[in-house]
This record gives sequence, structure tokens and C-alpha cells, in this order.
Amino acid sequence: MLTIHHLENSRSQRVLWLLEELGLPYEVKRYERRPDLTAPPELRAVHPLGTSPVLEEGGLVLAETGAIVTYILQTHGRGRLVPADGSPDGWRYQHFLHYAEGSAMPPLFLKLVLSRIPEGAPVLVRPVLRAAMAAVDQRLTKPRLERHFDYWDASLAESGWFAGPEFTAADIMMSFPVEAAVSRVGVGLRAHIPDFLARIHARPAYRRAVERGGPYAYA
Ligand SMILES: N[C@@H](CCC(=O)N[C@@H](CS)C(=O)NCC(=O)O)C(=O)O
Repeated sequence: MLTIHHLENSRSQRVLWLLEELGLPYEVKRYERRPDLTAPPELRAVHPLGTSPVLEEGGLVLAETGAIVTYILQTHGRGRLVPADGSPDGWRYQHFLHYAEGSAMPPLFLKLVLSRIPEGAPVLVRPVLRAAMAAVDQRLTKPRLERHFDYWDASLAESGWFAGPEFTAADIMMSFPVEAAVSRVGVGLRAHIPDFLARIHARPAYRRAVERGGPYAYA
């Protein structure tokens, strides 16, 4: 039996969703965030990185969402949710599988960190820090994020999905950056992004995964 170590309100929601799409049996071990929003120390006992998701099956303990998604699809997927290997859509799929965590999430994470720094500082220095962080955001994060949002919108324009004409696991991987961007930043007037979110949120497997995973602020 597959076990997923799942942190509430986190990117590991995608793994539960993939398992629901494939109709596979699995066990969820849920973890609550600490007040500072970090993962509880018990996750360190599961994997040295102490982050979520982590998959366990047999003797395997695997961290990193993209690797977990690939493992599930290669071991249990029977060819579902992946375009033909080596085809143009297959390479688009590989691109978005890696891009989601490797390129899309870092500026979103930076944005989150910048917004939190002033709140953790003594009250008197907060206004100065707020101004400084806003300047960093304007110069560094905002233009980069705008470029990513344009890229997502253009990528979705053709079929409504990220990797070819069908729904694939690339859409599952991209769901978290898109959800995080819409809820943390707002993506402005980009036609295809809200439509993508509405379609994934309406999928029965997505709804079932949210029920299994518990609190998820982005659904
Ligand atoms: N790139 C990794 C990121 C893992 C990660 O940072 N997970 C977050 C969940 S959103 C986490 O566990 N955060 C809690 C912490 O860092 O203490 C992946 O996709 O698995």
C-alpha cells in the first residue's frame, strides 16, 4: 500500500489528487503546520528534509513532488496521464513537470518570504522593512512573476491544458504554482488561467483528494 505523508495546506495535495485520478488505493498520514507555518518535527523522522510530500512504498521513501509523480505514473499509471514519450507533447510534459517546482515556485516563495519579513521584526522597524521589501518586490519578484503568468496564459491558450490536447499530470504539477499565484499575488487579466483553475477544481478526483487531505486553502 502506498503511504503519502501530507502536510495540510501544501503542495503535497497534488500527490493525493494524482492518486485519486488514477483510482489507486493509498493511505494518508496528515501533519499540521506549526504556528510559524513550518512542518512539524515528526516529518524529519520520515525523511531527513522534513518536508512534504513524502511517499513510502515497500522499502522506498521518496521526497520531491516531481519524483513522486514520476514514480507513481511509472509504477502504477499504466500509461495514463502522460503524453507519448519523446513526442513534442511528451517533452512539453517533461518541461512542465520540472518547471513547476524548479522555476515557477521560487519567485512565489520569495514573494511570500518578503511579505513575512516585516511582521517578524520589532514594531518600530516594521515600516522601514515594509518599504524595503516592497522595493525588492517591485524590482525583483514582480517583473519575474509577470513573465511567468504570461507564459502560463500563453501555454494554456491552445487547448486549455499545459502539455497537449488532453489533461495530464503536468496539469496536476502546475496546479499548485497557479493556485498559489492566484491566491497570494493575483494574476491580473489573464484569460486562460481562471478557466484552468475552474476546470481542475470541478474534477471529482480533485474534490475527493481535498476531502482526504484536509485543510487546503487554495481549492
Ligand atoms: N520542491 C519540494 C518542496 C517541498 C516543500 O518545501 N514542501 C513544503 C510544503 S508546501 C513544506 O514541507 N514546507 C514546510 C517546511 O519547509 O517546514 C517538493 O516539491 O516536494
